[in-house]
Amino acid sequence: MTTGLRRTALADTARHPEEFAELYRGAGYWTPETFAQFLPERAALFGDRTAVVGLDARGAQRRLTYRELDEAASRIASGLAALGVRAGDRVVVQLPNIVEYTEVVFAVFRLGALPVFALPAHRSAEIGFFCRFADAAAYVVAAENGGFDYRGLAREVTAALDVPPAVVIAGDAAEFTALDALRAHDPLPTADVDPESAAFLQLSGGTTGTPKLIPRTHSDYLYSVRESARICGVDAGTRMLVVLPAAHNFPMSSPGILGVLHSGGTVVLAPDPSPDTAFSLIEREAITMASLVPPLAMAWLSARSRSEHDLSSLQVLQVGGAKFPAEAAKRVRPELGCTLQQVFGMAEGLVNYTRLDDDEDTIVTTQGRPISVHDEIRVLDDDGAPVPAGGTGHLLTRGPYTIRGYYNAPEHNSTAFTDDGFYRTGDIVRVTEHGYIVVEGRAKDQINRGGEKIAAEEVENHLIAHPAVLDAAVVAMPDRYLGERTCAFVVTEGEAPKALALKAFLRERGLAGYKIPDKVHFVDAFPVTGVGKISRNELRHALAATFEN
Ligand code: AMP
Ligand code: DBH
Repeated sequence: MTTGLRRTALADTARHPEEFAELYRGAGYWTPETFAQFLPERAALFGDRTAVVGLDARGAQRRLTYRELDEAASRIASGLAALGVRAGDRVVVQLPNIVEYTEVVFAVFRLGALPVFALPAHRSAEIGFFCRFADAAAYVVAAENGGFDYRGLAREVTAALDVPPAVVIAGDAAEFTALDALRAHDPLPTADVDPESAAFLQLSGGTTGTPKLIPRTHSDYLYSVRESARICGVDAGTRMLVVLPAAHNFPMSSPGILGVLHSGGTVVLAPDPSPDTAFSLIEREAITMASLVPPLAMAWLSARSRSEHDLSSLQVLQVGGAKFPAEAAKRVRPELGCTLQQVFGMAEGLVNYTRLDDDEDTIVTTQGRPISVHDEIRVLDDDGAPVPAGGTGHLLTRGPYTIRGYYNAPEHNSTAFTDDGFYRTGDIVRVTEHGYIVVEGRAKDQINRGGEKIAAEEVENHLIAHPAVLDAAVVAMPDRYLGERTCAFVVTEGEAPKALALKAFLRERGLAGYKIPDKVHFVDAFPVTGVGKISRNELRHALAATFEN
């Protein structure tokens, strides 16, 4: 197979202006280190130490040393090259928390190709989009997980594409190429890649009708990974439990799987997010650190009193992805016996941590402070003027590991970033006198469903595709457990479909399950003003207000 058609050069949006690049190089932040060399270098340093523990695609328990992981990644890289994957190509990786995830990601890195990090929850709408938009040369997916057959998804996605990617399956491959067959290839030398070029495409929760892809460079991301590991006290003795989907930016890099592997520690992949599974693994594997979204942290707190497991090895519990209420945060130390670390991050870049030695009040009531002294923070009012110190406003940021633009999205970039390169996060925050950020709300049209981000417009577009739907507005509805759930307000014409039928319609369109509205409200019409329809922003605002009391 030729990949000639796919050699579309990455747009230069990934690049920071030279004056900033010089600043970040000069500060020692951006180094020549790349993800292609990452694993071979770690294998040379930590060869016989255990790198990854977890199940494989067939459900067998596996433990891989750094050397074994490197050997596997290098063979799989050769196999992918034989399928036509070249440096610079994009490879959509959709794997659950199984050991093959680490093997495949490092295999793709080794080739100098770019993983596109899909989540196991994604379906044909998302995967089809990633394959098309990123012009993927390959799609690597598990045969089956959580009762879902991904081979059927692969069939659906490839049938709809003019230039389908090579499909590689972890587990029973049916008519596709088996990941295990790629292991028969002899190792290749690692690719020589530009450290300041894009290393992969991460996903944004997004705010628009189509998902946005985030090009992160070797230099910028590795800087954030190394610094995160340092801030979080990660070293060769760290044993991290990965409960969240491994491809999510938080468990990947804050400091996550990459931070632990960079430091010679051990990553333990949890096959499911239940507290029972997690507690057993903490005890069995002497876990020292884990990262969770708030609903899972709450589930751990409530399961703790009923559990007999020995959790005494656990030193740090990170919580982030959505606001962790102070009432829950203050229970972590007394009830779980470990230090809480709040993490406020984004796949676009900026990550904030409470520090492990911060006082308890800071840990419980703030979302932390930035990684870097070169993370620039602006808090602006609705008119774009700076708020007085300590005031609440829109958070904008620029820095050594925050992107300057999304992948191939010039129009969106012109509003998502200021002219001088600040990213408009869409978060409403205030900064304490000690420089800690407190997240107070959100201005973007996104629902944060327990850490899973949903773009209102994306779901609205799918709803409006239903023949009986005239208009739709999707908003967040407060929820005690998830923080927020999704409510769709829908105007129909003729005989209204039942809410269940509408949800089934979205599922049939291949939308990921977490984006299906929790509630559908049928309304006769949306509010209008004297001159006609109000803006979608105002509409969503007005509808969301119906949940406030
Ligand atoms: P994304 O841009 O899709 O990676 O999502 C990042 C967004 O998640 C941030 O802009 C916030 O809206 C939200 N977020 C992440 N961590 C936290 C946190 N600790 N508290 C509140 N919101 C958070
Ligand atoms: O929510 C996020 O996207 C997130 C949260 C914590 C993140 O990307 C991160 C840390 O790196």
